[in-house]
Amino acid sequence: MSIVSYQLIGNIGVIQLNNPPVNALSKALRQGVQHAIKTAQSDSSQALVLICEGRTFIAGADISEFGQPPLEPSLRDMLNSIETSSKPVVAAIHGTALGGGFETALACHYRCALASAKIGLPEVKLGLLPGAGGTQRVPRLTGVEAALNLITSGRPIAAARAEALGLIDRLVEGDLLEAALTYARQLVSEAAPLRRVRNIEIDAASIPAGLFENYRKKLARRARGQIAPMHIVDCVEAAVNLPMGQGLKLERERFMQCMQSTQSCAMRHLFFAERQAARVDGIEKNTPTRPIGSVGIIGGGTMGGGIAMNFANAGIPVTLLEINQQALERGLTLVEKNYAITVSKGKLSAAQKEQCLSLIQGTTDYADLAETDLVIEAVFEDLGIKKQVFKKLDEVCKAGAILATNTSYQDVNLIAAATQRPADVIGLHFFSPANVMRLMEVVRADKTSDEVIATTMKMAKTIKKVAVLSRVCYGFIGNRMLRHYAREAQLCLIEGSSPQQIDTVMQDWGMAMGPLAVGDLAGLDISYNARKALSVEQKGDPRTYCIPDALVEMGRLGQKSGAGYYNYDPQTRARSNDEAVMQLVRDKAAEHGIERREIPDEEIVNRLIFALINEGAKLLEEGIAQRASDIDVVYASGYGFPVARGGPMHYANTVGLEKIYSTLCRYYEQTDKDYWRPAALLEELATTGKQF
Ligand code: T1G
Repeated sequence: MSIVSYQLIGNIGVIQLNNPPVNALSKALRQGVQHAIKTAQSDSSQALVLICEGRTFIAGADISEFGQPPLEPSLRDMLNSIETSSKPVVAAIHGTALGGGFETALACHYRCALASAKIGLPEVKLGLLPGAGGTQRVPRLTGVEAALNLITSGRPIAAARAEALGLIDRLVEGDLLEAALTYARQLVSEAAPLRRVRNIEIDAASIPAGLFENYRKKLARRARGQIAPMHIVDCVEAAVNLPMGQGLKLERERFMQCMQSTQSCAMRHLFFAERQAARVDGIEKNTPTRPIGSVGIIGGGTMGGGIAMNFANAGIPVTLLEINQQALERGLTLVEKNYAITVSKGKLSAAQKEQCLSLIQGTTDYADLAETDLVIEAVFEDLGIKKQVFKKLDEVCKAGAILATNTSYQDVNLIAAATQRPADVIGLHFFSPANVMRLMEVVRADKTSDEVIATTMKMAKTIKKVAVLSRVCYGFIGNRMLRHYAREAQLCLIEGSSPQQIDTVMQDWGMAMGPLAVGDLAGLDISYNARKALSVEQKGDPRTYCIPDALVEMGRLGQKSGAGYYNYDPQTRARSNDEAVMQLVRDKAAEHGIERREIPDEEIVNRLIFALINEGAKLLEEGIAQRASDIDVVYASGYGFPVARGGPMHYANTVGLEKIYSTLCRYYEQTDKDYWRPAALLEELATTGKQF
């Protein structure tokens, strides 16, 4: 079937698009629509319907075309053909009308949609702005504030909400084509006008004073350092003050600035990287997978409860097992509390909360897991305990059940060896809070079967996780790299910096939080206890942990104790610096014979980030991570790495591997520390002018 077909059904011309998988606005599609509109101008049709085959209305411009020379006809030309049509065009929307897709609907004269449909302008998530009239047409229909919220958030909204905002004219049910034809015939019978959105004027006097400036201030905090949101505000402001033609011109200029920015290049990289991460090299796309119709969770602590919520949210029944009734009650109460928080934030209705809770049943009897398809162990981070759990699971679970561990560090091969079915054992490393964080590291052990890998990678999408495959090593991908990042933060601190300098520098650079503030949030006692289990040589350089150890021994565990690297207000949790901490830092420096010096901000960024990059290169060399873009997905979706920089490996390409390499060589010469020796892969790429 061709990408665009046109037919007359009675007195209505129907333009049908069919460009799988999401009807993206490719060149062929734009040409086809323009040709159909032209044909319709001189046939017997009295109105037109624009509708899509497949799972969704147009989901946007074809992102894979970006960065290439523009291909005629442009999207703007296509939309102009629609809007200037002599006959009314009705957009019939299902699925997700996003970006240029919704902009196409806005160029139509009327819009109808199934109640299940969503509309949105997610360009800002790609470091862009709606470049085909969205910033000019939306405010003309919804008013300025709603337009700013829709476009700067990039979040889709349900069709009913869109109708309330005036973006959709009619919600329809049943067969969309039939409903759209009925609507179009009604418009013809009523001689409905050619309602062009471009002709709507916005009354400048209706705009509250200071609205745009206040919005810019809010965005400066919310989208720190991102340029597209600010351009969006300027474009929406132009929709108020300039005629449509000039507003479209400004929008086009700003769109091109965004398109050519390193920020958008980084964010578009992550868009495709997330989808690439779902693919496992060497495993056929059509590898059979096992149904996951029920899940067991061992351990109702913070992680176990959060993991359980993911499956309940996806409508999958969960059996949560704890060692005794008291622990079970505590776990179920924690889940209920977390759902209550979600409801209070308006992200879930009370009815949905009850529905999810009804899917989570507690037990203290392993026999209740005998028929579950997948069991995820989330008990204390101790190999011996985990082995006992898996030995028990091996005894009670049905053949074919997938046995997964949520371990952060333990060797999944050793856990698998505690069973008679190592092929069914895999790591599913969730990130705390497990019901919020999108990242899930899928850890394939040496004997994990392709079917189990394919099943869990597919299951990740069901529970709305971004899955990244890792092989077994200490810390897998994210935490193994994080140790080097954390090491440099500690060394910068003891060598001359301060918690506030390190955290401010890294947060200004784009990290969601500075490394020491993260330590206070997680609790300094967690890594303190983990270190206690290590031998002296395993602990590494004492300069990299003597300060957090001393803080814990002073009772400064972080936010949970009201003080860590910083002091925390008991009510607001606002943090403040504490001279006692700096005195401790100076004392520890003296103890280790370190003459403190001023450390430039740029040195802090380079040491922490280049340490990540070097370890990431080693993960690639060792085959722990499949590809550099997978590492970027781990850091952008699990560790607060700025999406506008695309992830550590994409950032390295942006900086230039030669610079990374020469800096690492300098650090290696200065410190003679093996961890600064550039990875062989990095050296090879840097010296041959290649990229990750
Ligand atoms: N262009 C090209 N390919 C796309 C695409 C797009 N816009 N959207 C999805 N794909 C591919 C994707 O790579 C994957 O390919 C397959 O479709 C299924 O996607 C002018 C400039 C629509 C909600 O940002 O949010 O319009 O891996 O796995 O989970 O102002 O895709 O199978 O080979 O994500 O069901 C604005 C982006 C573009 C929407 C479906 N539009 N897409 O989610 O499937 S900029 C967007 C999505 C723009 C205008 C501006 C989601 C989805 P493959 P998927 P899904």
